[in-house]
Amino acid sequence: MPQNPSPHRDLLPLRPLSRRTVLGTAVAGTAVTALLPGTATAAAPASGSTHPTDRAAAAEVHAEFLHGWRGYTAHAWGYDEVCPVSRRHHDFFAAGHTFGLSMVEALDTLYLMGEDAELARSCDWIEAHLDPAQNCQVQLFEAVIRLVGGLLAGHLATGRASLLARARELSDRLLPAFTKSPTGIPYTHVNLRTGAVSGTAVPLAEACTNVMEFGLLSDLTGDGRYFDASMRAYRAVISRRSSLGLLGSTIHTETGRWIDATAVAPNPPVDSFYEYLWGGSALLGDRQLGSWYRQLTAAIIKHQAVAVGGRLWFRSVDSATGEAAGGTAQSELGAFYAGLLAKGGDLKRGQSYFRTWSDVLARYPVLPETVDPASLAAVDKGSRLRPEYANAAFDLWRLTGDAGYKRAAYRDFAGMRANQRVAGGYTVSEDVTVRGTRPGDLTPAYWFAENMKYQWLMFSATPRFDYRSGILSTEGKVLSGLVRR
Ligand code: DMJ
Repeated sequence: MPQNPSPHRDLLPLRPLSRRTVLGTAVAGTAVTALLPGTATAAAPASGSTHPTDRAAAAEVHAEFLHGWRGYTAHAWGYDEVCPVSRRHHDFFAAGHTFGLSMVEALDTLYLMGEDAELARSCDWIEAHLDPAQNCQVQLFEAVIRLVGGLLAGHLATGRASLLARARELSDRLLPAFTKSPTGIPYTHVNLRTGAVSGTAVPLAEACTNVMEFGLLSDLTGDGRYFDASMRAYRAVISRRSSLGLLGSTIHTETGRWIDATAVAPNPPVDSFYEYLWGGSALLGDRQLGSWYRQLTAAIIKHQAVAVGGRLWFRSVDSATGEAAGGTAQSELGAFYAGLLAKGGDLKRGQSYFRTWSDVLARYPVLPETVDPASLAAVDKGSRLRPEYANAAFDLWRLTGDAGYKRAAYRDFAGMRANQRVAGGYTVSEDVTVRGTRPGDLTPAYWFAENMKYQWLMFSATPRFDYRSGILSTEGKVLSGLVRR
């Protein structure tokens, strides 16, 4: 069981990293400290752009959310995701199997936006149709952050016991991924009906991005098995850190050996591994998670923080030697780390990293998937309608109150609206370097959970969210701080 069973207690911010640790690092020829301003200022430049009032921005965000939602309900209702161009649907987990993923992901966003009728009909569909015992293999990581997290947030938003029961049944069917593992590091996939497991090469994000959902589930049900499974996985991974205090990126479920010992934080496939150390600590009041977060973050800052082109980036290194290893391209998925660093107590470095991504955004209509840190050239020119930049803006705005982060978020929103809006909703892009960004044909379900929620929370001042203490998961689910009214 979590040490502190109430998610509403012990929400103290983590102790900031010590100043000596934070500032004692200079790498790659340029002092990283030079990138850290003396004052807590400023987000994105966004020069020349106009900014509506918060009220007007909230109305715009709401309208665009509904545009995407109508695309889903009109063309893919009852299925996982909408293809808004072809107006077809997409099965996210397994062909021929639906979990109604987009509506599960949208539940707490619908609540926060006051869309109570849509929320009710989504809950009704889930109660009637969401089958957690389907004979198909699902990816543990995605099932936990999207489905379990979505059902839990939906339960917190509505009080419907059926959503908690569904989250619990689903989690029971996911548990074999942990309990069948000799090391405690979960298999990547599990068959929901048979409990058969597979996938022994486990990226760190997939191993441990579950303690927030499973900890909360243990708290709500009084059944400690979920939280215990998560903690065993964390212990198994972290006990295998190098003498430098670094972790690799992919590990073997059964042997516990590193398959890829390159430390790549905050990039995938490790990104949310670190996010959940802080998040689990904040949500559950677990001191061990907080301690691991601080230790591992200190090692990342020491060995991976690097100044490239006058900007803060994180290089990939061999976890054993600290020598540069692997590629240099940086993933947009890592942009969330600006917020995480700040939440973890290193506000200045978080702000610095946010400026890095703001500089990238200044070059493109929407952020590309990966960039070269030196030139900011897009390496992967696609855009998967990602939420990480808005997530970081939201976190930094909550911590600082600096309206610059709202402007940065609005710029992200406006770029998305101008380039990724189609008649049937919102879509991913094939190439952000060409005019119009060449539309693809998918609204990823996380768009309903994340992008629009961060924007809405920043501009709406909704009384349905506790801005002081609310805690969101990596998938944007509000796991603490929903105010029922
Ligand atoms: C989301 O599913 C989650 O935020 C996850 O942690 C990684 N990023 C995707 C969306 O980009």
